Amino acid sequence: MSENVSNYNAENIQVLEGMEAVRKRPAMYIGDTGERGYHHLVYEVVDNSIDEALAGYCSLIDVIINPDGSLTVQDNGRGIPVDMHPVQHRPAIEVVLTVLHAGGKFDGSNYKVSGGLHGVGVSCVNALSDWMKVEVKRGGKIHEIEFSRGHVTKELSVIGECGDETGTKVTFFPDHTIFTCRAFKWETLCNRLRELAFLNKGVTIHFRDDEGETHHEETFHYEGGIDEFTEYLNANKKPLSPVIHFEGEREGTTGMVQAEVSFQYTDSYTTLEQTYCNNIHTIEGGTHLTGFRRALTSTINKYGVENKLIKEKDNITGEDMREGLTVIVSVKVPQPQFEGQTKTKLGNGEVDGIVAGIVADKLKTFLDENPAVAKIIIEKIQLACRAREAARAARESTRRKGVMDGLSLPGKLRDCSERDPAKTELFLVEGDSAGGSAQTGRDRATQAILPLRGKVLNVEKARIDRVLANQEIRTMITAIGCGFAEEWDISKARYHKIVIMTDADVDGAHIRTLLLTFFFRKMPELIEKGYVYLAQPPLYKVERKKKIEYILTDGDLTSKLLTLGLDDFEVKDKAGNVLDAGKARELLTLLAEIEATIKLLEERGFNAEALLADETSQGGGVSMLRKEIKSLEGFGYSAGDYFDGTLKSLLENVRVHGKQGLSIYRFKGLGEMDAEELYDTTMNPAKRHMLRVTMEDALAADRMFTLLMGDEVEPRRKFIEDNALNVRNLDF
Ligand code: 28F
Repeated sequence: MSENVSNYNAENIQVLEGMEAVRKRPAMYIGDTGERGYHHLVYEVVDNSIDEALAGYCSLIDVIINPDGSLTVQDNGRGIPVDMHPVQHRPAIEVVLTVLHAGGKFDGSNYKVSGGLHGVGVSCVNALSDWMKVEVKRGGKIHEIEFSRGHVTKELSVIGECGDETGTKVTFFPDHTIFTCRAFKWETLCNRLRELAFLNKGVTIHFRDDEGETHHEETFHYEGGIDEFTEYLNANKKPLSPVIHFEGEREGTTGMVQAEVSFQYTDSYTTLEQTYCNNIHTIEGGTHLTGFRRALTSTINKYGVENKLIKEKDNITGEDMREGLTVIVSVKVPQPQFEGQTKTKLGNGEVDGIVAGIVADKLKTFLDENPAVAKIIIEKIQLACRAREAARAARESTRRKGVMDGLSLPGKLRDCSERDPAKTELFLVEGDSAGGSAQTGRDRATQAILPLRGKVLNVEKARIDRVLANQEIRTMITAIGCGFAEEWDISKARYHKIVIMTDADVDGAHIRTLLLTFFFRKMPELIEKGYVYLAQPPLYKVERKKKIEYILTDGDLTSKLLTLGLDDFEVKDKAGNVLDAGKARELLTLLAEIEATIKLLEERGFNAEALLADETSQGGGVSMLRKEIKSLEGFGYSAGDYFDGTLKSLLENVRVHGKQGLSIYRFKGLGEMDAEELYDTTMNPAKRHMLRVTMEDALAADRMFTLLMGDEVEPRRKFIEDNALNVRNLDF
């Protein structure tokens, strides 16, 4: 993990003209030049189409990942104006695409969706793209203009007629000399496009991936807007209330502030709060959330006391009020102020009062008109309160016994000597044998070890008192040092790296998911701060001519064996031409994929050859196999060459060649490595490969936890089925 902290101080930031400024310091404009910044480019372009939709002129947005890796966004809005700009004496479209922050503005009539980091506009995408091509249909004509790294390469020209069609189409290919990321991720874009469709009811966003092996296609359209979002998040949870929807607007100091909330109570013990400002996911919350929370607590409390459901002495907390609550808060604010570490916390003070006012009014009416639902909600809240009290009592009593008080640490913790948390790491290790090797091999100054015995509790389905009754959980809470729930204080963290180090097998994966669920649900700030990591112990130990190499994943082993297998090995296409190394690699990888897909189909009782022959057969597996067979044609081969054994023996020969003189050992668990091996491969900061857990895909993570850890079997089966196709191990 390289923490590259780039410090910008005002003095040495030269004011560079437009595009150069962006190319010189891209991270200042789009956050970073890794995966997040790469995908941020798409959101900047899509935001312009969403703006057109918010203004009421666009109803359909197409997003396509093209075969060459470029990405197209197209809308059926009015089309960017192409007339000469009165001041700049250039076409308006050129101004919008090359001048920073040109484009929509806050004139009170509409809200440009972007703000803060998000408001940089499409001109930044232009500057950071190898090339960008823009096509506008407007005034009966099709206009086109092209750029490279922000500079015009093909002047605006008319290339055709389009009748009364209007719209804008932007295609761009990010500049790989700027970005470390190389490709768009289907799942990442899906999450954001789905979110935008929920937040902008009625807009249709059609997304297609024409690049990958597996064709993906999805359409997002929700007439129910954020109410459907609430239902989506609550899939697989038992509802205790209907989905409740409020909206309103109040005059703010910078124009009209619009607020919309949707929420529902379920039998879950967790709280899910998704908040947005101008479509930006305010992960760190802010005044719109505090306003909602305040109104919810005060209004339910007031109703409860007036209707003799709550006694004054019940000291119900805001947290109790939100157990089992899923809520979406979406506000539209002219000139939003974004604060916090990742500029995703809404700071506008007046929004707190505006949201609280709207929610309090409408919630009071709702409770008065729905006494039965009110009663169920308040009963749930009181249960939560009693459970919290019981947990506190349990903590008090154990504290008195001195087992878990702040001073004494749990016996199993092998602490480190360094006291500065910024320099220390806590390894949560599954099982005693691994714990033993980790303790022996570690760097005692900076690395602490906490061996975890047995299964950590599944907090997804356990209420707070049961969570705290679990010994493993309590030990972890004490070791981490931040306390819990109301006593939570991140500044008390005893380590700034908490590393989950479990076996790569199913058991280890289960423990890892339980720990992640626990941190995600009960200590989310640890993840927000980037303190949580996953260790990646090697899966294989490969020995060749006395040289030992550790291999991290199945994919890496496949790649290694392929390299070895193709070393001084001739591969020919159907016509007998010898393939160069790259093409040979491509063919062999394709053969391994075909073999894996056929294996998957046969495991499900299908005969792959018969399926292929039957044009009418459908399904993920056979369509993937068709794609792969089609790619074979690029080498002159056909399905017959595969099924008659020619290609199968080529694959086998490469495998045998690659494994000559090689011994491959698959680790079954951490415990098999001796202390030095475990340290050198997995703990040594100079050599390890750790993965940092981020909140970025919190929505996807939350849904995964809910589906995988919830009670209902059907949604879990479907989730695993849908993902099984992607989890295929190609082996060489
Ligand atoms: C695929 C990305 O960028 N769509 C856009 C429009 C429409 C207008 C516009 C955009 C007015 C002068 C600032 C048209 N007619 N999709 C897009 N659609 N920008 S971007 O105007 C830009 C502003 O400069 C538009 C009348 N008003 C606005």
